[in-house]
Amino acid sequence: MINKIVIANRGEIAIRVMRACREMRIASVAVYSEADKVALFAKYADEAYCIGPPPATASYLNIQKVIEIAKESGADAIHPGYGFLAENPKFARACEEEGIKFIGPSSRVLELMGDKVAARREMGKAGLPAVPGTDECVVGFDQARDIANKIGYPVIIKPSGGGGGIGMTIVANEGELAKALESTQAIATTTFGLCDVYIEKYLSNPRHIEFQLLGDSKGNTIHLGERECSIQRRHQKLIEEAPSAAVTPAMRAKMGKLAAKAARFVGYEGAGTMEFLVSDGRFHFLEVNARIQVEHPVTEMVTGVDIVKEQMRIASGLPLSINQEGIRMNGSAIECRINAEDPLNDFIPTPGKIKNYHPPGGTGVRVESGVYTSYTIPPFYDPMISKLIVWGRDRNEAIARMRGALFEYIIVGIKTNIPFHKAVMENPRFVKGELGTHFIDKETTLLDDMKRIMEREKSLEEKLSYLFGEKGKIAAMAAVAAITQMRGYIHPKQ
Ligand code: MV4
Repeated sequence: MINKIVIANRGEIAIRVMRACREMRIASVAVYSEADKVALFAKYADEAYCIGPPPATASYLNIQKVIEIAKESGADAIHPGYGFLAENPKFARACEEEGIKFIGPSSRVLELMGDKVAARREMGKAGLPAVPGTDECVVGFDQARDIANKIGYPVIIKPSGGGGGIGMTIVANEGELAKALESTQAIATTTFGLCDVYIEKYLSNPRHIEFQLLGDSKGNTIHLGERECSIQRRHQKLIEEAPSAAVTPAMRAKMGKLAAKAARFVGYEGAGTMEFLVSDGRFHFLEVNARIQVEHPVTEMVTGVDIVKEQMRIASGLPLSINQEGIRMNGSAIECRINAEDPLNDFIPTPGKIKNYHPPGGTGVRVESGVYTSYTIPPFYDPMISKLIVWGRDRNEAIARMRGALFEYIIVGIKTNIPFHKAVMENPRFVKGELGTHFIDKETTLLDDMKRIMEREKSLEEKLSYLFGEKGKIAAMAAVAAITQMRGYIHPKQ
């Protein structure tokens, strides 16, 4: 069994991993940048080491430094969290060479899954249906034209080294093809250092559905059902849920079985996700995310499986603590990503000082965060403040709980996207479960709905200011707003 791990990450996911460590009697070591000296995760760990200046390239992405701390502290494993070094095959290989267990798949598998064309081909061999498209990189225009003619327009050109949407170009007809091919290749080269691109049939407004997988070192691979991640903006997911309203038990069993089999086919070890697009009841493999994901808690809520603890077991050479027959979906879970951003100003990041912080609670409510009252969110990293996750016996109960929890959530001092989430929870299409990747663009009333909600809250803030003055207002909001602001208007639409 692993005795001590370095968590090569920051914020809420570092704390999430450390909590699992405490439960398993594993010692935790934080590495933090100069900007994160007072961050909660650096205090929460059993030991903490500063690894460099604020920019991630000088700290969280410094492979040598992280490995040096692992050796110095006597850790036997490294958990990379998500982002930063999580899917970096060079980092995994450096760990392998130093005899430190990388908590995740082997460098070989990371390399294979990082090459999206290779992953498509490999998963196709394993029996997963992909979107119609190429099994090889597209080099020249003539080749691109032939493929596009064969699969039919619209098509989408994607960088093979990418994933997550960066650099993808939609092509409506042959006239646009040459320019699109060139620009995608240019982005592929500058962003991923690899000019390889591939072409797929473009599906309009599909659902983005992903399967959670676990594979151990004995060759057992299982799935924990799916997550619906359609609600995203500029390739940033904002709301995720489990299960998906669009997946029937038969479809879940079929897709899950295929996904788990494909993971086994490549020798996948650890926690991972297979992404699919679902359109007209048909599913198409997209790519593999070879890491723990931000949205893993919704799966934990409906299956009861602690995915991070399974990661630690797997890395220790132990078998999974559960088998496929033991996995049951119970109820419904939703996650809202609470970001420091201004929803009225094109969602630009709003780092700064949190003057007062009052997270929600109650039955079925879970908050994953790394902030506290008087903490200043640094401007160097992603602007996520926390994840608010709720569980209900069914989707409607989960939505009702999310509404309540969002209205209880008090963050004073910086603008957040909480009003946006409140508007989505009241949206008739969302409530019906009618989702697609273009949900936010298509719901043209969402911003106005949000403004109305913010107006009502402003009048409360003004009242509190008048009664208590500015300093007192902040305290008063944390103390009473949770109850006061909900009076009369949280349930008018139902
Ligand atoms: C697609 C697609 C439609 N058809 N692939 C975006 C995230 C990445 N993991 C895959 N993405 C997409 N892949 C096919 N064959 C639509 C998306 C997509 C998208 C693409 C370009 C611009 C914005 C988008 C928003 C959501 C989904």
